[in-house]
Amino acid sequence: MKVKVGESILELVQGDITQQDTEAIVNAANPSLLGGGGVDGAIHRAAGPELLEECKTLGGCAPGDAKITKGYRLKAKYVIHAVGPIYKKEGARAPEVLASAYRRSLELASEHGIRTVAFPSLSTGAYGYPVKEAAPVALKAVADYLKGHPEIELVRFVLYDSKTYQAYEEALRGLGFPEFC
Ligand code: AR6
Repeated sequence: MKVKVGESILELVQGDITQQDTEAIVNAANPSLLGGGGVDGAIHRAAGPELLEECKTLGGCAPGDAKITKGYRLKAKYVIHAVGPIYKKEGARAPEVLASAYRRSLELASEHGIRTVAFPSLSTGAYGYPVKEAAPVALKAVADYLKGHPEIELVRFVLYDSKTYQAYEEALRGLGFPEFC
């Protein structure tokens, strides 16, 4: 599914984020930035060991924030490492921390002249955020940013399984943007 938000395209696909040819892909990282399971493990395996070496120099990353590195062996030139909330730990602040992780990722993209970005579904795996609650927060945060930032031409959500894809599709329909063919 693809919609137009201002001048930009917001797209949902089911797939593997490590294979994306966008200029940047976003990693669902943890505050150490030193790797882990899920998307994080897959991105580090695909990018090669140089990615971890660069991550070691960054001094970690707080929940709701993001840091940027090169993409090494990936098709993407950059990896943006975003730290989402641990759902149970953040409690009532979870939506605000999640929205901030998406917004900070896009701010870094704008600062680096990146026009195309792929996101996974931050926090809905190991961090336990129910996908039906996370999807509208994620999509609204990205859409709000795109409205004021036409320099980002494409944001693609790359959703690993059909349950996650369907939750995002339903949430995106709820936002009422015109479908783009
Ligand atoms: N491409 C796209 N999505 C994927 C892929 C992939 N290759 N692999 C898994 N997913 P998670 P989190 C989906 O756990 O919840 C790590 O250990 C997955 O099905 O990767 O933010 C970090 O180091 C789920 O829908 O991220 C942190 O410690 C979504 O990506 C912690 O996990 C996010 O799942 C972060 O947890």
